[in-house]
Amino acid sequence: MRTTVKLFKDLSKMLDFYSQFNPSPLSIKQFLDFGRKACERTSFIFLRKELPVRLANIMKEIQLLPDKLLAMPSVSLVQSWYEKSFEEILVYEKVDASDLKTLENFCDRLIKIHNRHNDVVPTMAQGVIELKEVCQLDQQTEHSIQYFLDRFYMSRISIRMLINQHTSLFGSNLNGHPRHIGCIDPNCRVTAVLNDAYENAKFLCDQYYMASPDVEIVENSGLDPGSPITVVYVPAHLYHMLFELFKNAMRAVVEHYGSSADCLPPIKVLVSLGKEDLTIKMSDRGGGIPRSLTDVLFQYMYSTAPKPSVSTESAPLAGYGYGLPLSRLYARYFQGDLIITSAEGYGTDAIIYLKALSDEANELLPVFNKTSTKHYRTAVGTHDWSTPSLHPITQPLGMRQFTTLNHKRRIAFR
Ligand code: P4A
Repeated sequence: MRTTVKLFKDLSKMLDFYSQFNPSPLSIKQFLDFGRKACERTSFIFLRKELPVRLANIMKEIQLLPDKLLAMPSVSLVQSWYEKSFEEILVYEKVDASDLKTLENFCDRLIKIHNRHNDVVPTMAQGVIELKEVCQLDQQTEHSIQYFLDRFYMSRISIRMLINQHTSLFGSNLNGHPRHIGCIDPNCRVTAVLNDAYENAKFLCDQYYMASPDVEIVENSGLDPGSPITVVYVPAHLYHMLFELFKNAMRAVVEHYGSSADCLPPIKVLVSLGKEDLTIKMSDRGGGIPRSLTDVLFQYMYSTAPKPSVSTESAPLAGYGYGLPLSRLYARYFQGDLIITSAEGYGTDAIIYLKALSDEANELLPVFNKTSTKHYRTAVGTHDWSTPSLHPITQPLGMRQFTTLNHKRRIAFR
């Protein structure tokens, strides 16, 4: 008993210590430059501090989650993985960095940590489902959970990126792509990734609906007409986003026209390279969604709704996953974005923005501080915009203004 108390004290002391530091965001260019020079010892010295800092920052936020969510078995399980990994990296805090055996050891340890956290996303989702089963969530709790999961998954993306770079550059398993620097492709052909994502989504779509729309890709190379558009990027991240968007677009098109339709309107993709942005716009004619639903598509709470009883074993093409919210995090991770705009009755445009310049593509990382803490403690919806009136108008206009004014308090602009 005494030892567990001491261990707990040590852990929370170390968490307090490392969470005081802000994470150091790297740009894709820095990842690339570093990967080309490739000094294992330098990478080790950076990571043995940076990994505990990023872990501690997000672990402090886990502790701020509503108690009822923290009490869910899946959430405690995830929390225990983080604690274990944090402690395992702290072992290297003060060791001799010139010892080759240590470097090898560290690399193996990172691979183990990476694998331990493989199922964090579905396990955390399970925690939210468990919570929804035991209690009705109020708006404040839903807001906190959305805010937390965005930051938590972003932190996870960034930590896995750091681990991937180190282990693929210095690990014994050297059968990665020859052109790639770790998981970055310095000449990532956007249309190649588009075609991969399209073909794999089409396979699922054909299987499920026995029909699928074609794709039409147009490239606008802007400054350098005629040459295929490339970007310095993580192809796996780009694939993840495009695969998700294709699945959504296909599902919308086939369900809108019916799978027995003579012909389905193609999904049109525009790839445009400008000075600042690389834009990928995917347009479908799947009937679109009302504007009020676009935000909902990005809510984890919506995605974790219990599955509809109508669908049988065969996995639906899209939906009920964290597809869109996670895809947007991948886009934002290197200062891009993912936006959905729909014309209800016609179709949907999904736009991915990436930074065209690798030195502007900086990691976007959650920072634990007073501001982030406030999001878990302060109520949302401070009622500084009108809400539709619930009662039919019965009073004369003049009277209504009068009564409204009577109930009003002064609004302070500070
Ligand atoms: N219309 N448009 C889309 C969807 C519908 C759409 C849709 C019914 C809604 C939910 C869903 C998948 C598709 C689209 C492209 C998008 C997103 C939504 O990128 O055509 O699964 C959650």
